[in-house]
Amino acid sequence: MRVKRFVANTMQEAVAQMRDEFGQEAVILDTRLTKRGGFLGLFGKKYVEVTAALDTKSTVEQDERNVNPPLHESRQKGMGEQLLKSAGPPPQEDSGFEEPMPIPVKIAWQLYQETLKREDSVVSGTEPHETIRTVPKDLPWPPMVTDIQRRMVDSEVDERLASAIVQSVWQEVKDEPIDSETMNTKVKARIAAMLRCVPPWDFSGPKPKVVALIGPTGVGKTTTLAKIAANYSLIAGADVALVTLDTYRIAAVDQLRTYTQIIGIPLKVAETPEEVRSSVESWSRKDLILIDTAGTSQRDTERLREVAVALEPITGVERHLVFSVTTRYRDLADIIRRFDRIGFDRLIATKLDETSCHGALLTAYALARRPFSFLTDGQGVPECIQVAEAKLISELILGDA
Ligand SMILES: Nc1nc2c(ncn2[C@@H]2O[C@H](COP(=O)(O)OP(=O)(O)OP(=O)(O)O)[C@@H](O)[C@H]2O)c(=O)[nH]1
Ligand SMILES: [Mg+2]
Repeated sequence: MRVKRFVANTMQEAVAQMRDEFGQEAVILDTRLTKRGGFLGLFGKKYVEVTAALDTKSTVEQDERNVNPPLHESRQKGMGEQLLKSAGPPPQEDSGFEEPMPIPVKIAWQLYQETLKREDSVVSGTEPHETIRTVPKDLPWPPMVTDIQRRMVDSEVDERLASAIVQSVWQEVKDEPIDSETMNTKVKARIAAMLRCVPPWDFSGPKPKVVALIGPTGVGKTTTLAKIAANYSLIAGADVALVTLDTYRIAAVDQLRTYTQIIGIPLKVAETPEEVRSSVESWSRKDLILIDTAGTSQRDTERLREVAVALEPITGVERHLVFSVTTRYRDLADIIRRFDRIGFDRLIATKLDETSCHGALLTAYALARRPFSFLTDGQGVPECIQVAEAKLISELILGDA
């Protein structure tokens, strides 16, 4: 492994230097804006430092390794690699979406739905389930099954969901001798089969792809937007532009301006819905237009409405709801219910590094029934992000037996 720091005036120059020296296999480990000269950090000249690594081992060997590395490991591989892979034969957006749901997965969902029936469910009902035969609830479970269920609940999976999942698996295996490790593996596989994640955008469809990040205050929308912009622009080579609707705080615009300057992409600040629309229209040849929105408390109906009104006229905008994986169940349910009024198409989970309990990923999916696009696990731009993968999520929730 060779590691080297590349210093330049802009991020693009630093990445170009890195590509010249390390080639396409290089992986960005860290990026930072530094000042040199000046006084106590003031008046110095700004530089961009990119620390990159080149694995001198064969990449084939790497690909044959575990296909499901922990998030921090896959982060080191870099989302850029995932994006570049996706730039090959176009992966079908939403591929697998229309595939019929396997019966065991249907059973798990149905068991969960049944337990929710008596309550005021937030499930949007976008995916009606046909009725299928399930099993009675009072199955005698051995302690190892209870143990797996308890670990899921400890990891913040909604208790009813955890119970439905282990029940659907136990129904299949109860007549065979089974050890706890195999049971754990099967439950993980069931979780992965229940979740949906979309592959990265490939821009083979109509241009531009327009994506807005919405969500509560402080969850990491702007940082995530910068990570996405940097990965797509600098690593995948897409033509990216940014619009921000967050004009409530001067600092918010400054934050985004700094990122766009470093990345070297245009930014428009839209004060009105009309300005958002005209900005998007003026960039008809871009691959990707990313829209940042003001953090909106799910309780602030007026702000939610403003975001909805601003996005409404933009044809085909894909709305990604950003939430922190540290959110408690009740708040998560409230967030999903209220943002559902604006409408959203994808989920982005942030701050995976701030907890070891990742069950909120599964709970959020169960409440929203919209696929994940990205996961983030740190403050570093652009490296602390990765394309969401169902297997990785199930691994984060249930790990090893
Ligand atoms: N630990 C951790 N911190 C993160 C992550 N993503 C963002 N943050 C931090 O969370 C804080 C808020 O991030 P922002 O991107 O400003 O959040 P926002 O949703 O745009 O906030 P508002 O626009 O005020 O609603 C910053 O300190 C980020 O560095 C993450 O994945 N992990
Ligand atoms: Mg923000």
